[in-house]
Amino acid sequence: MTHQDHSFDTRSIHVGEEPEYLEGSNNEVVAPIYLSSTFARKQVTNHGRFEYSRTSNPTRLALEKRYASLENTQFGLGLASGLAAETLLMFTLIRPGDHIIGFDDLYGGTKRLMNQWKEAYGLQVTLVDATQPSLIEEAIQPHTKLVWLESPTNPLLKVCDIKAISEIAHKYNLLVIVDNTFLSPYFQNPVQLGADIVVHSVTKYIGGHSDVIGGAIMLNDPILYEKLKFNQNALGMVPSPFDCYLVLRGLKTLSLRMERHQSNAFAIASYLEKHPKVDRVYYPGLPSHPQYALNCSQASGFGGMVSFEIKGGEKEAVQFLESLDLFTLAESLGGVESLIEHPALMTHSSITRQEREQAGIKDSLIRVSVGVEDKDDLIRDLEQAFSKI
Ligand code: P1T
Repeated sequence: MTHQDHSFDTRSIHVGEEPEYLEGSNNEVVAPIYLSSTFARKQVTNHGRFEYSRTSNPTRLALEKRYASLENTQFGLGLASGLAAETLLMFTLIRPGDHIIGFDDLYGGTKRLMNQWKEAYGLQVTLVDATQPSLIEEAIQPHTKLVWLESPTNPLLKVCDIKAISEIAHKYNLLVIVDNTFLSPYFQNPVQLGADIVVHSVTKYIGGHSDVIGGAIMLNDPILYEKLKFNQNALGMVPSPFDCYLVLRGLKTLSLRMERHQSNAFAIASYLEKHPKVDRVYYPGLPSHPQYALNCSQASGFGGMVSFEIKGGEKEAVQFLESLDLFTLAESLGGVESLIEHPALMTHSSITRQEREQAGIKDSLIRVSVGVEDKDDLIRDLEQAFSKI
């Protein structure tokens, strides 16, 4: 099966797991978990298709084929975590003294990684409000290498114009990397909008069941792909075959899950928008979202992440969070179960208060990963927790 033969829903089930995909396979319908760390060869200087599982592994290869197919790219790479994928990109693309431009709202761990590269390798970073593409152009310096985006962002759900930013960046020969974790390849394909590289925390919607830590990179450039693959092997940031199997399995229901995440998120965002104890709701699917029209133009959906500011501050937010029964108070997102968290004290505590304030992350901000449970049960739980504050 080739990339474009079938629709997304079909490819998410079949690509990589065609029964004949491996030479010598027994026509398994589900890709076997190849645990072997090494592969025998007949000749000293000649290995067969596989050599050593850090370099390549049949279960991982099946998953990488599917990654590429779902993001509509030529190549996919499976990594041990989202941050392993980000580290590999920085290691491969950045040299001491280089400058990168990032969205001012990004996952806290991504900003922490950038800060570490700043300290260790003299990387220079300018964070800008990428909802205004002109600010990206203004930030470009002679040694700028790349632009790092999320859309929608974590946790403020800001949306940027991937096409317009890619056009600006390419005038200056910059690479554009988009972390597509929040929408998943089901709702958005940034490379088709002009970006060069997509990165995912597979831990989230792609895995979908809160039981795998994983990362992915998808791209079209064969030279860059070979460099990344070489460096991945050199650095050793590979996922286990069992994790690859879990992700192959999780991906089969990606479209079903995303549709339900989205309809539940829309119901919850609409409920929160009318709630007297809520100051502000962030969800790109609400017509009141400042980039609602832009998101409609570049993605086929809005996803399952909703953030909101509760009236009051940290005290009210913590009391609310600790009063919930059905929502699980935990970091992460994108699993079938609803998770909820406090970005300032949890996912974004690895960056300074000043950085958080610059990005607009208040102590009253709560982030919800809306799961696929019954929406009325979820709303009832929110309602009882609001009644406690
Ligand atoms: O956790 P890991 O698989 O290494 O992925 C890091 C990462 C990268 N990009 C985005 C947009 C992310 O949200 C994350 C991880 N985020 C959380 C754990 C969180 O709760 O936001």
